[in-house]
Amino acid sequence: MTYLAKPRLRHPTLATNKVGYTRRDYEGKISTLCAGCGHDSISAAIIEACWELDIEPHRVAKLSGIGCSSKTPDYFLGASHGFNTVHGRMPSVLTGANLANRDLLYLGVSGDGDSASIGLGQFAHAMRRGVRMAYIVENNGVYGLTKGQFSATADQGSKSKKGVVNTDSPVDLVAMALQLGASYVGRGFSGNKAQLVPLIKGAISHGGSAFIDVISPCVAFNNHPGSTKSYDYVREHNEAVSRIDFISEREEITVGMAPGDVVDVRQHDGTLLRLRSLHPDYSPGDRYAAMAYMQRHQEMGEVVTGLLYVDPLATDLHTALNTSDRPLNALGTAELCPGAGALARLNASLR
Ligand SMILES: Cc1ncc(C[n+]2csc(CCOP(=O)(O)OP(=O)(O)O)c2C)c(N)n1
Ligand code: SF4
Ligand SMILES: [Mg+2]
Repeated sequence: MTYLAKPRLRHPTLATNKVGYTRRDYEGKISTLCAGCGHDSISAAIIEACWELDIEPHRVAKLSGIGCSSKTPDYFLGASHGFNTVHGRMPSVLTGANLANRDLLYLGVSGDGDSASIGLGQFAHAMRRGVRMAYIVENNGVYGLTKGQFSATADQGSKSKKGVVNTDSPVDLVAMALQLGASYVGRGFSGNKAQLVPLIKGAISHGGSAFIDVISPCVAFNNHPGSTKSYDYVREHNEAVSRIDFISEREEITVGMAPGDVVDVRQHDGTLLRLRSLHPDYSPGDRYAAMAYMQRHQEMGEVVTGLLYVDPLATDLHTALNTSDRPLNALGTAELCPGAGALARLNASLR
């Protein structure tokens, strides 16, 4: 098998962002996924979000597990740091990398099998510890790479391509993220880039653990009638709670909406999330109301999307551990090793 690098040729008039890069500078290798796979649309949304955020690619570390979804970091941000870990182990490897170098922006890309089955424990602990990262699950309800077995997010009663009915209750990663303490929680659909790009931009700019569940149809194994993760099903049952705009701190902020229609959420870094509420009873600042809202609408057969919860003042694991502002990987031996004297004193204090 050959893996194709994209030709570096580009049109001289391509637009550049504030750090001098074109969108092409955020691309990776040519995708080997099936044509029409939702995961490729998510890669395109990540490229767009990073370009619009003026992020220098070398400031990003992208980590993933195993699966078609976990292959995708090869198809975007080719000039960033990357680590394709073991199945379900992305969160712990990312936590270690984040602790060693807090200066990078961490992007965790995973699948529903990777995060809701084998990696469920890892997912849970990354969320509850507040590891600063944008955690994106590309959720197709199946193990795409291993040819379409139901994953733990497959809805009860949904059917496989061969007509087998799934009898198990689904794991809802959004509900879990909310319950576990994630401070930015959203759900998107790979077929709705206008909603997904600002959701990803908000997650990357967030100061704590940000989680986005993106429904991403698998055209090879889970895009038939009877599936609740198909393009048709999600388009017909999508219920957006809000329309989200992301306004970077450097841009002039203008407000031109009728009062009451807009919720502005300013994050730590000065960026602004502007939410146009489509449902007057929805408040993105109330974790428990978000959980109840989701549950209610799920029972009505709706797939609720948008920014579901955000704590704009969220802090992260480094704050909890009181680590040094300088990344640990930039400290020398003298700063990292307290020396034999300190060890002797510690031992003596325990006698
Ligand atoms: C320890 C281990 N167990 C099982 C597998 C086989 N395996 C590879 S990918 C995968 C599931 C991937 O599903 P998902 O994360 O939903 O990704 P998708 O392919 O659907 O995007 C499994 C079970 C593996 N690679 N390693
Ligand atoms: S098998 Fe499914 S998830 Fe994997 S590349 Fe094909 S469409 Fe995408
Ligand atoms: Mg999957």
